[in-house]
Amino acid sequence: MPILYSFKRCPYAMRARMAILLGNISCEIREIRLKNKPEHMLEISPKGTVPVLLLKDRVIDESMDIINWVVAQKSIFASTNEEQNKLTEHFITIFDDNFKYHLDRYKYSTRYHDADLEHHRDECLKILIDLENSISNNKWIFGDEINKLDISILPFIRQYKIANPIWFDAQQKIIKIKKLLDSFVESKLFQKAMHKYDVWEPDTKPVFFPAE
Ligand SMILES: N[C@@H](CCC(=O)N[C@@H](CS)C(=O)NCC(=O)O)C(=O)O
Repeated sequence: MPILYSFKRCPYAMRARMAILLGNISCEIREIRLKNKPEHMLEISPKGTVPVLLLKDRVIDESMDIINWVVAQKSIFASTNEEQNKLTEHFITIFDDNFKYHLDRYKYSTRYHDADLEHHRDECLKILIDLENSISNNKWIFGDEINKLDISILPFIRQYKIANPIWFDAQQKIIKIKKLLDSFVESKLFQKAMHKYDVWEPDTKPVFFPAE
């Protein structure tokens, strides 16, 4: 059985857990704390980020690679057209490279000296407005079925809202995104992905994901 090193609140780990759920894959899950990473995790992936998925024959330690590993064995997403595939790649890159950068400086402005909270908040908003103008007005980004783009970026948008929910709810240029986020947070998929586990210790009994 695969072993997944994970951290409940990490948006990269969330997207990996959702892909694993959609793929009906069972694994042993090891909840970690970023300040106290297990030795075994660092042995198999010295870069020290979660998620890390240990398979029989290899280690996958990038969240998008974990999603792509699930996709390679099971068709977990509705099919998309060329335009949607382009948007998917475009926005995943923008979120991983830009949105996350500004989100960290908005959310944790005290940790980053000189970070101008409003500037970083507004840079994220610009990306969201761009997304808003590229998507349909359905349950998920491309329609009624969940897709790779949904699980890849919604965990970050959720964090953005959490930084200041009142301000977020007042934004009028991201109506579709606000609706999308609400239905994402309420979805069974997300709730299952957020199951709470105790922190793993090398001598504790294995626990499994999804939880029984
Ligand atoms: N590119 C990586 C990023 C993963 C990442 O940065 N995860 C954060 C937690 S949200 C982490 O493990 N940071 C290490 C640390 O803070 O020590 C991926 O997509 O898996």
